[in-house]
Amino acid sequence: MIIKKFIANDFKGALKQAKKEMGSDAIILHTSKVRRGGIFSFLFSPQVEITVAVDESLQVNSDRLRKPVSSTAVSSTAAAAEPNRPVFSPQDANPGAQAIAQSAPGELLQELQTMKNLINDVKVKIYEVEQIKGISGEVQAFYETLINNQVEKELALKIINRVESRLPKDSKGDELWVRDLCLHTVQEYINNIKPIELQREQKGALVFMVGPTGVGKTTTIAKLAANMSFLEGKEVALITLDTYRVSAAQQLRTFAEIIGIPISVVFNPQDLGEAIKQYQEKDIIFVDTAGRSPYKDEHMEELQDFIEAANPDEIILVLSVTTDSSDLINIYQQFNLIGVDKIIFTKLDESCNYGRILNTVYHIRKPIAYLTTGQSVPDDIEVPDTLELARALLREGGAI
Ligand SMILES: Nc1nc2c(ncn2[C@@H]2O[C@H](COP(=O)(O)OP(=O)(O)OP(=O)(O)O)[C@@H](O)[C@H]2O)c(=O)[nH]1
Ligand SMILES: [Mg+2]
Repeated sequence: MIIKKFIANDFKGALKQAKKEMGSDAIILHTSKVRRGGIFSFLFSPQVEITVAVDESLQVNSDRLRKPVSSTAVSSTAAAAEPNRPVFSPQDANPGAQAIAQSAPGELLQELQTMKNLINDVKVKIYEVEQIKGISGEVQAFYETLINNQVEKELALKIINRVESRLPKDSKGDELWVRDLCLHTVQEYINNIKPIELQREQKGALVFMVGPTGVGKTTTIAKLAANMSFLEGKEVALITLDTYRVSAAQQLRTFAEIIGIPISVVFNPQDLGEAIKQYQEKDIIFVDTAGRSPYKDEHMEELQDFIEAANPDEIILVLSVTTDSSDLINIYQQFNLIGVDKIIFTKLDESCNYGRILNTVYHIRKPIAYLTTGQSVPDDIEVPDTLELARALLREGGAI
C-alpha cells in the first residue's frame, strides 16, 4: 500500500492531483485544512491537504496504463497491508529495539502495549480502507466530515455506502449532486421526530421527564410549560418529585409562579395519584423527577414506583449532548428498563458533537421530541429541523 499527501487550494484540486498521480483506485484516508508557511500566511485562506492510499497490486491488475507512482511516495503502512508479510519482523526492527530489550520489564510491557495499539490502529484503518475502496472521492470526503463530527465509523460507512449505491453513474464527479444525496441520506437516519402533541379533546395528559443529574430536566419543563401556556393557550400544571434538595422544588416553584401555573410537591408514590387527580381538567401535567444515577438500583426502583403509581402517557428521557455516545446509549438502556417513549437532547449550544445525536438515535431507535440550545426560558428549545441537523453533520466544525 502506498500512502501520499497532496495539497491544493481546494478539495477538488487536491483530489485531481491525487487521481492523476495515484490513479482512480486511490482512497482518501484523511482530509484536513493546512495553513501556508511564512510570515504572511495569515493573508491567505487555508489549503486543503488530503492523504491518499493506493493498493499497488490493485493498481497493476486494474490499470496497466497508469503512470508509475512517484518514488517519493510514503509507504508507511505497506507491511501491514500485505497479507504474507509479518507486520513486525526482527529484520525490520529499528536500532532502538535492542535497547528496549535491555530495559526494565515495566517499560518493555508498556512498549509492547504501544505496539499492540499501533497494530490495532493499522488493522482498523485497513478495514476502513477496504470498506471505502471503490467509493467515489466526493463521497469519501463526506465520510471524513462525518467522522470528524463524531459519527461512529460503522454508521458513517453505512451512510456513504447508501449514498454511493444511489448515485447515478453520470453524477459521480458532480459535487452538488453528491452533497444533496448525502444530506438526504443523513436525514433519513434522523427523521423520527415526535414533539408532544395534545389531542383537542384530551385532558390531563401526563408527561414524566426523567434522566441523569443536571442534564436540564427542570429547565426543559419550564420552557415547555411556558410555551404551551403562552403560545398555545394550554392549561398546564406541574408536579415535582424532586424533594432531595430544598432548592430543587423551589427552582420549579419559581418558574411556575412566573408562568402563573399551579405546582404540587409530592413526596411518595401514594400521594402522587391525589396530585394527578387534582389536575385532571388541565390539558397537560408535567412531572419533574430528581436526577438519578441510572446505575444505582435503588434510584431506579424508586422512580419505577412513582411511574407505576402514575401510569403516564409519555416518559421523556432527557440527555445532554455533552455526554459521550457510548454513555448516552448505556444511560438510555438503563432508563428504558422503566420505559422511554422519546428523547430530548439538551445543551446543543455547549457541544458541536452532533454525531452523538445520530449515533444515539441509530442505536436506540426512539423519536426525538425536542432539542434545547441554551439556558433561556422559554426561548432555547425547538422541534428538530432534520435538514438543519443533517447540514450540521455534513459541515466541518458542525455548529447548527
Ligand atoms: N448551556 C445550556 N445549559 C442548559 C440547557 N438546559 C439546561 N441548562 C442548564 O443546566 C443546568 C442544570 O439544569 P436543570 O434544569 O436544573 O437540570 P436537571 O436535569 O433538572 O438537574 P437535576 O434536577 O439536578 O438532576 C442549569 O444551569 C441550566 O440552566 C441548555 O440547553 N444549554
Ligand atoms: Mg431538576
